[in-house]
Amino acid sequence: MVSRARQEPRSSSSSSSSKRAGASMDGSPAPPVLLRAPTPPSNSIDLPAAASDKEKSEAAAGATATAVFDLRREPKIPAPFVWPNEDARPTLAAELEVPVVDVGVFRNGDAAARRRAAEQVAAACATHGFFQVCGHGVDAGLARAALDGASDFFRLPLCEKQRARRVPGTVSGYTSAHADRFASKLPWKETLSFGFHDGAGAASPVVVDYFASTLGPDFVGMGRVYQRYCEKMKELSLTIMELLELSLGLGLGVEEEEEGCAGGYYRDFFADSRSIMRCNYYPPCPEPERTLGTGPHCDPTALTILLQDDVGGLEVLVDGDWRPVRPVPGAMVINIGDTFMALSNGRYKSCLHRAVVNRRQERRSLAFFLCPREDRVVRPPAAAAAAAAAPRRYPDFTWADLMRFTQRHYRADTRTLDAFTRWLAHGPAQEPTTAPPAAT
Ligand SMILES: O=C(O)CCC(=O)C(=O)O
Repeated sequence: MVSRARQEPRSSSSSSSSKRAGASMDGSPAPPVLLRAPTPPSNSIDLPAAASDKEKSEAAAGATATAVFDLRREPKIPAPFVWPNEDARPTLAAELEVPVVDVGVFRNGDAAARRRAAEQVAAACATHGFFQVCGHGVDAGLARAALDGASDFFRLPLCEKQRARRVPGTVSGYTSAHADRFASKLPWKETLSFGFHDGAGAASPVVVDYFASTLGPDFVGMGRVYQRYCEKMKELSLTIMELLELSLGLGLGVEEEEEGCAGGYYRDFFADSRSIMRCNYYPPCPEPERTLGTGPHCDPTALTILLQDDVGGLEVLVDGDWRPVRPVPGAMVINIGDTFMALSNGRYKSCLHRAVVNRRQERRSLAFFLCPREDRVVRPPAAAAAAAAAPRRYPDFTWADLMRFTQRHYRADTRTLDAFTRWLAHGPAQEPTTAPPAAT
């Protein structure tokens, strides 16, 4: 998800030779498109800033300008999109065995089926942290409308999409290859991200408001689709939290009483979550073997629910090999992120994944990243530490701190939490400044 890798950050100057708006249809370079950053909409839900206050205030004043790529018009991949072989090395043909777990059993209350589902999840999470879910209660029509909404949005002319352009230092908005932030290892994709929460008192439909305020009244219908979709994702994520709790063998009872939770520790922990929804659009690519749609990364968030269309492209690194996760019609892919790894006291792992692109077909995926409220203290339930018969693996931290670390200082990998723990111990005041995030 949100990016992180050691690479060259985008300069704020608009004169860099690597900045192009794309090429004309005959392949000759087109002049850069220079665009002003939009002002932040008052209702946007933003995670802790990756940009300085100065950058933010410049953006708010509309003072920064940068260039964008129009990927659909590139006859060859421009140099900033070339990834080193180490990251872009070929896929192993053998698909990853990812169990399809029926989470509908959490609605019909069949105890044996719940246990079976929990066992499947436990096996997947103890190895690579990926599984798929069916019976998730998301209507097929809504899922289709959400994928089609992404196609409708990304097929708009660039200047229209740029009305939702990401404000520096925030997670919300449209980006073309993250070229607004980075100058190398750019992903072959466009994204549209926005925040979602439905906590107490949040009666207003935040997603509808986001679409209306950034793109205008014509986009209210699209906003409604994503509002409903995010509400369903939130519901599903809480069900998956119950499933994860069961799969970890944490009895519903004693520790919830200790922690003062009625619905399970994890479910309650995320009741007031503030999540991020990201629509990914991967155009066909003239040289897919030299680039990536999404670079290798672990998600720092707690849990990701991914709806992919039927094209395929998601891959997971298992025992040193990249293995494809074949799309299963009607199913959604779930993966554990670093925050849940900490919440399980390290028992469940977050895993490196990436997305590859292809020559012929566009691909769409919708990623819902479940995040705790920024100030919540991430700490496993007492029973998680006890069940693992191990001392605490990670110290208490807030999601805001982990977000800052992965956005500003560290290339996320399988050791993110250990590095984060050391960083916390030395005091975030002594922040290293050399590892800007990757363009995932
Ligand atoms: O599109 C995919 O399959 C993966 C997307 C992803 O990992 C991300 O958006 O962080």
